[in-house]
Amino acid sequence: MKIEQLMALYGENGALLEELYEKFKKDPNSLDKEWSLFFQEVETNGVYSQNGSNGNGNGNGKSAVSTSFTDAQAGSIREMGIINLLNAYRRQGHLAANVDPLGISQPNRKFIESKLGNLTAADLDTVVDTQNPSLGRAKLKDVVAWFEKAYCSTVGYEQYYLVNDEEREWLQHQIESAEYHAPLPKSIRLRLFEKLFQADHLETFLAKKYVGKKRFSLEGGESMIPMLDTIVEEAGRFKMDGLVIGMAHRGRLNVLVNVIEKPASLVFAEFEEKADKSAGSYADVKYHLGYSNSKMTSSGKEVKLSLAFNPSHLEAVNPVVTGSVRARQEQYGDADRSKFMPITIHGDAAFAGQGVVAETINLMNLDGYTTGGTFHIVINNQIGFTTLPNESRSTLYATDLAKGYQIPIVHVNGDDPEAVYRVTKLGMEYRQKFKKDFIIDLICYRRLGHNETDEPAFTQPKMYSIIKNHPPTAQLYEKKLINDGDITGEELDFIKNGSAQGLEDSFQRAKEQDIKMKVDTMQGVWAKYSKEPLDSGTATSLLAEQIDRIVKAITTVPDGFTPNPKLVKLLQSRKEMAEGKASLDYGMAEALSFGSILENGFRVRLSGQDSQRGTFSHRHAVLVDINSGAKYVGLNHISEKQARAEVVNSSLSEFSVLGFEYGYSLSDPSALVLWEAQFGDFANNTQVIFDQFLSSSEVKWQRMSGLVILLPHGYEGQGPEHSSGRIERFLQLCADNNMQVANCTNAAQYFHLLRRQILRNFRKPLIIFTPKSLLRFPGALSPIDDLLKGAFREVLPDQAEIKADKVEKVVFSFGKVYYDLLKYREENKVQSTALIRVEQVYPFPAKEIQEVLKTYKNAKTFVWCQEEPKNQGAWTFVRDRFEDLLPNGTKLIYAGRKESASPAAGHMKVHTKEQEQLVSDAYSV
Ligand SMILES: Cc1ncc(C[n+]2csc(CCOP(=O)(O)OP(=O)(O)O)c2C)c(N)n1
Ligand SMILES: [Mg+2]
Repeated sequence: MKIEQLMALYGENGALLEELYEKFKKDPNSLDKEWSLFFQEVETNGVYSQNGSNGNGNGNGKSAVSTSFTDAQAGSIREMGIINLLNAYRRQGHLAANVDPLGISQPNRKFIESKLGNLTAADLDTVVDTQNPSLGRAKLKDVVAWFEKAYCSTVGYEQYYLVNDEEREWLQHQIESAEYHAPLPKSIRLRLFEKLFQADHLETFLAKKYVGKKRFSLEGGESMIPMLDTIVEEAGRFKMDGLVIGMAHRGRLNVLVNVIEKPASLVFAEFEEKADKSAGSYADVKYHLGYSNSKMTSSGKEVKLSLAFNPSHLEAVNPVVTGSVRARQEQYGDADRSKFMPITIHGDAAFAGQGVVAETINLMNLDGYTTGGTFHIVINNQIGFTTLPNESRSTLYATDLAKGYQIPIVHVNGDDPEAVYRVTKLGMEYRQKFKKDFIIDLICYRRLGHNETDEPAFTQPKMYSIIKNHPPTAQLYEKKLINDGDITGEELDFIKNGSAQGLEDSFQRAKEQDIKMKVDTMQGVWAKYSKEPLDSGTATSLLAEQIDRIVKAITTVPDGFTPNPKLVKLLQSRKEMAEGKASLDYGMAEALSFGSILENGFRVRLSGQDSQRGTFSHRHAVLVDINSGAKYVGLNHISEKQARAEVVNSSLSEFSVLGFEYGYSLSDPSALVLWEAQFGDFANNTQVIFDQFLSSSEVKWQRMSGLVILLPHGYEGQGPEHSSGRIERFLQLCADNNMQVANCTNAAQYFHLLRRQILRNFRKPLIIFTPKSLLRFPGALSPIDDLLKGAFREVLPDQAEIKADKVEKVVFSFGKVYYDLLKYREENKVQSTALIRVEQVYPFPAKEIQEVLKTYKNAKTFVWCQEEPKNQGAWTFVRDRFEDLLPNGTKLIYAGRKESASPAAGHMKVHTKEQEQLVSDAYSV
């Protein structure tokens, strides 16, 4: 008999069975063969009748169709019924759990009750073998009671959808075990109380001392503090080295003081805005600032805790934190990823609403991005600003999207700190054992408005009338501890007084000692880098023997490895480039640059869509064996002492991947970290990372990044998309020497620019508008000699043999249009025009341009020629800067496309006509 058939005999499926039986009676052929046989068997053998139960039935006394079975059948039916019931607890128990401290969403017991309703008193007294070591052989009613406690008390567990049996069964085993539910030792309970009290007290203290000041109170969700404290303690027990936390505004000050142990006096200084002028300052609000500290855990292991700086943009910090952990794991050789772990803390509304949540979770099992599991906490206060869950998500739980990623989720009632403790320990064990993400959905409430000046009763009057009368978690727990009997009021008062006094003392100290805001920067791995200045003249050339070693590694494959025949040719042609028989293209220049950087001991990490091969099939950093599909990275076979290269094909995401690489670059300044967009256009999918992090993190948070962004750009008739990387947008973000923006018109320039980026003693993001057609364009190739000498030149002088004093016009350009200008000049034998390539437009190379202007003393006309429409490209940015440099009375003249709402024309013919026009304009204006 099939299991489904047996299970169908149980519970609400009895009605279905009845229906099927009716059908069978009318026409046996109308049913599936299995069912037809089943009813035939029942009718023929007389074990299925409509004449009432024989007392050994399945307990479904309500069904109009009753059953009578042989003893063996009845036994297995009952067994299946029990399994079905227990599985119902495992599957749907969470719906019946009491997880909402406010009682607004009531436990839904419908499903469980429908199963329980089928049990007779006799069934409940039956002794069953539970296969559970904690229960052994027990009466069914005791088993049910145990499962009620395990699955339907103050925690709702969602693990049933895990397809990996080992994981699911391990979780169920834990949840159903007696040890898991054993009473907690007194020391733990006191610690939970202490952390709860501190969480509560900090908020009320700040409310009193800084009336009306925004702090995004944690009140209502105080249990997060004992939860994080437990994570830190568990990290110590697991001998972990570091935890990196990403979180938004809610409860951030509380986490800083009560978990990371940032001195409260520093937070008070921030409230009072007491700056120490000599030490510089952060230029951001206090509830966005990060902090790092080492904390000794009770197991004797010190754990480094870091809270990442983050902008207001909710959830954007998630990939940054995961990337930063990945970098630490690589740096410190944490091969099994058990030493460093990201913790991301989310709001309920943001978790459900922000796409970057899914984009980041999607990285979790990818070789190039995994961190061995993120610990997620959702501060589920059942509201987002003024918006209720039914207005802000289409799912039952805020966390539902994570189910598709096979992440276990527990929903825990924030008013039960002991349950919080248990699920947190469970999560840490799971993460360390299975190296996967885990989510705790902390169901709580928000005692105040969105911020401290907000009136929540305007929009949620009912909810807030409940909250008004709802005691804080610390008070509820205090009562429980005293009722339980082994903890006295005096013991709790001791904790309370000690914590309160500690805070008061810090407050007084901050006042008396005039403690000022503190800026920590350039510490640890950053200590050897300088903040300023933008030094020039970094030597980036190579020695011939260095090149030989690299060339050998990147142009040969191991015995038995068979690349595609076309790639064998490519490797051969790269060898010839190195031997001086041909000029180098960008792909080879990049490979040599990476190889030399690795040899210098710096890691190289490049990620982006299809980056291993390269969108334009120009890179082939990772070769694939045509027979086995095995991959080979020649860059990792240069020498024994070299650093490792990691060239990764990314998921089809920009936001999370760029965020990840930015985070990586923050934690490992000694790695050349690059992100490549498939086409420059797609960079706008990750605008937040450019605006809120890359361009502004130095000024806001004193956090540097040497990340390189490769944005394929160039007008080649491919239409509105795939033409522009939006130069203008990046230039608009440029100020205070925050970034570098470049476009290399030959392979050697690209080689030197990449090397300059890593060899400098400071780190600034570098945006490179990279070529498409120029990748193999003969004019843009470079002889190998150009790698053995020279350096990146921010401005390239005219290389033609023209007489400087005959030059009447100077045309400046940025990028590949130079080659169109050059072609025109040659074809039209123009003698009086010099063509100057600006290769780095920010920081603006004013000095170098002045030198050029000095060379062409007789020039009277100065032109900026660009491919991009007038409202785009570098035009408006350079126009103002040239004004200060050009001779009095002269202005920079524009030659380029007219203004346009779209970046490029849709048709090749239009493109070509426009391109010809703008080039001839450069000569005729
Ligand atoms: C991307 C983004 N959109 C909008 C906002 C404005 N905003 C700040 S907090 C908030 C509500 C957040 O709700 P939730 O995620 O539940 O966190 P809570 O404040 O309830 O802890 C909104 C909409 C923002 N900070 N970031
Ligand atoms: Mg919320």
